[in-house]
Amino acid sequence: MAVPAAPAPPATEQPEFLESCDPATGDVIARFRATPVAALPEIFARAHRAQQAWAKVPLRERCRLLGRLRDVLFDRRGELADVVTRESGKPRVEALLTDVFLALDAADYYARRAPQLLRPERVPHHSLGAQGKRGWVHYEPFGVLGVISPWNYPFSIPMGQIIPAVAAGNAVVLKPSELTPWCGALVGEVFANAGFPADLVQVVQGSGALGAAMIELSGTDRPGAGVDKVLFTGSVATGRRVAQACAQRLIPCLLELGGKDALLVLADAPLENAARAAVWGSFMNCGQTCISVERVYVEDAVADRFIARCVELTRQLRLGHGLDPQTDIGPLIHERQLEKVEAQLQDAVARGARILIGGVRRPDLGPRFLEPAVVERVDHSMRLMQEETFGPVLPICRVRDAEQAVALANDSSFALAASVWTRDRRRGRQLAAPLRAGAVMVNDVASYYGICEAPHGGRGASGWGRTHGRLGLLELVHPKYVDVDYLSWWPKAWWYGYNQTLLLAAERFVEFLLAPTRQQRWRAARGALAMLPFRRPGVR
Ligand code: TXE
Repeated sequence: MAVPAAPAPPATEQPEFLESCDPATGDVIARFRATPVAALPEIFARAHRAQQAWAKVPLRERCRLLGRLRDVLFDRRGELADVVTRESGKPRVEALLTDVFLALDAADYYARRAPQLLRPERVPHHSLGAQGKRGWVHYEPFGVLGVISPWNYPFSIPMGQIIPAVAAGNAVVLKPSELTPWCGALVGEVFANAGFPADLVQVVQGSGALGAAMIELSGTDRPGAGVDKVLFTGSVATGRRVAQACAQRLIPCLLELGGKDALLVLADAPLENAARAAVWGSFMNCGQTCISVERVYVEDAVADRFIARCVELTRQLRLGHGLDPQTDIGPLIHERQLEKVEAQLQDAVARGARILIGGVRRPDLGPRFLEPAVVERVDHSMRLMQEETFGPVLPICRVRDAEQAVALANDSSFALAASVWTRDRRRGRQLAAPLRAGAVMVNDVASYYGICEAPHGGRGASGWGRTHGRLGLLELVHPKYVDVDYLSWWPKAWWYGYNQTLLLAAERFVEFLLAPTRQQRWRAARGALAMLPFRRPGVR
């Protein structure tokens, strides 16, 4: 079912200051001066100068600095996790694992593997290679990348894009979410701490208006003036605006726009683990994760037991401040998010859904706490099953069989990730094929995002392009084909000097290479040999 194209609100005006708030208390914990739009041309000019120098630095040296970055991240890991928790509200264990560790691991991975991943690649030739030539694909940096980031993983999302970007020889201008400017500032700081050249990774602070201005400044007719590519992570509505602005300027963009991930529970699933995965996968980071579990389809035969277990597990969860080590679930980031989740729940209930547990505010804990909800009797007429929820809600739908589960899972404009739970691993893998998603996990949820080699990204409303792994790295480079001919003195047979003999030779050549039967190919070869020499160098 298609999600109607919601028009994005216009990017808000750029304020003078950004306030970083603790979402658990609503208290302002830090203030940052916003970057004036008028400062952007100079920032980008510096970024382009830094990039040109950086691209000349040998790849091994770039990777050595990435190793230093890893060490800085390791040394500052506790402090970084604290800031992520205080600014985004997530439990500190999640901040450590899903923000700090992921960035650390990415630095380690690219420091070690980038030389191999970016090595010029020999291209084995299919037919023209017989003409005495060799080819390679070289990977060149894009230039200056504009990274526009969200607030839900305010450290690991930008770091996961910037680390491979600089490994590949790019410079970056990061605009973090206006809701998490502190984490954004720390991204710039750790690169500076590691000794990366000045202006290679710059952070600009501001609202959506600043992100829009970064793109407005750019264009193929203005090389060196703005971004050469945009890496955007955020909502569908804003993604559409970014894509339109980029298209007008012929700038490529990568879009990671969230998901509506389905979890399929088959009758032979390891039920206890499937329920635990559904609850964790749906509620981690208070459900504000692009690859969180947003819909469950469970086979009738095990549905009662599965639902009961999910409710039981949900009842045991503890809400609180993320800095309390006992906290399982923190607050939502913003009142806006809370209202969005409540509206989806109200719509679902009005259409016949039943909330089995949760779904109510907890003002006693703080202004933005919502009890995690398990909802059943859901169907696809409900916003809860169509729109990205980005809140702690686990909607469960009973299905006849696996085929119906797949059909319903695919009935979404989003296509980011999915998971299948079954003891039959082979069947699980087979079911991955018909599922419309960028990643399918069998008997696990979400953890593929932490596998450096695994590409992450979706299709449809989930966006386009990939981050992470080799495919993610290739988004950050221009592939350049380089061809070397070893017969420099030999004029090619297909150059000028066209005549009847050359035409016949060309016909034999095509037949020799591509005629369907061996007999035809031999006949063509004999014909061609009989015509030799059909061309003498330099002679018509
Ligand atoms: O996102 P926005 P918001 C989804 C999730 C959430 C919804 C809204 O469903 O409820 O989006 O979140 C910058 N040109 N995701 O409002 O507006 C903005 O300043 C350029 C999914 O926070 O998309 C911020 O830095 N940039 C998602 C970034 O875009 C603009 C993660 C994202 O903000 C801009 C977060 C413009 N015109 C939310 N307008 C995921 N994929 O995981 C805003 N921005």
